[in-house]
Amino acid sequence: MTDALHRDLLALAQEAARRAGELLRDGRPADLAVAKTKSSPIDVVTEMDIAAEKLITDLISGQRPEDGFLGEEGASAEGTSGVRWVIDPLDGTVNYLYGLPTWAVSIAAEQDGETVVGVVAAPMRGETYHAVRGGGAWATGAWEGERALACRPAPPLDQALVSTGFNYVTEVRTHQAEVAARLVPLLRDIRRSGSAAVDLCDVASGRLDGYYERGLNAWDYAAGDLIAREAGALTGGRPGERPSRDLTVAGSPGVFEPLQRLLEDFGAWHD
Ligand code: 2AM
Ligand code: CA
Repeated sequence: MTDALHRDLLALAQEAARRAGELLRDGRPADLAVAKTKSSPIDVVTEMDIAAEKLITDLISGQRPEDGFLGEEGASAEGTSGVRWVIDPLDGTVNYLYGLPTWAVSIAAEQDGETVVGVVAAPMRGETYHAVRGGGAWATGAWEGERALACRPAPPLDQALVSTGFNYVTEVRTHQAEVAARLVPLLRDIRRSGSAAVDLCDVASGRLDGYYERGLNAWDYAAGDLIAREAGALTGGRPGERPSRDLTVAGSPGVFEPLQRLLEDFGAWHD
């Protein structure tokens, strides 16, 4: 029963992510970053963001009217079925604005508060990642069928490639830069993709050894967190805690633990 429900939720999330991804990809004006459109470029992005969230919530609530919602663009409903959808219609907004390819649609389904399904569609990569709790993590792309995802075997921390992100708030970003400056000499290198959802899927895919960021909301990491865990990665927040707004950390076992410890020592969760 649960398996069948999770399969249904996955199929619905995949359909919603595919359609929203196409809307965002095909609806983005080619001159978005430079041209003076009738409204400002930011307004155009916001309009696209809202339209994508509406597409997703309309599709889902049409089929599952009892479910709850939490969405970055304001979707919020309690629901009565025990299922709640956690949605970021456009993660990596600044990349989308500039025409950089790293942006994604992120859709997670929670059952009684636990994430059971996660889908992250990255249309400009031509890849979509998904996981069902207990069922492994998978990707589809320019190849036949589904490919199983597995995080990378851990290198020593000084050989680890770790991604992070910086907040929109200047004071927070400044502190994050100080933490990153202390980490850089202890790692292979740092990456900054601009999409938390994609970073978590890159940990799942073995394209990164680790990832951390402060200031995320549940919709940024809900789907990617499940995908990373189902690919064998460890995820958390501050030591002993789950991912949160304070801190989200993910990594291969062997990278996650020392990274989380360093972030605690460096006070990465606050100024
Ligand atoms: P967004 O593109 O949907 O805004 C970039 O570092 C990542 O962090 C993106 O996933 C971005 O989501 C998110 N992010 C950056 N600053 C944020 C903030 N102040 N609040 C919430 N999410 C933020
Ligand atoms: Ca986001």
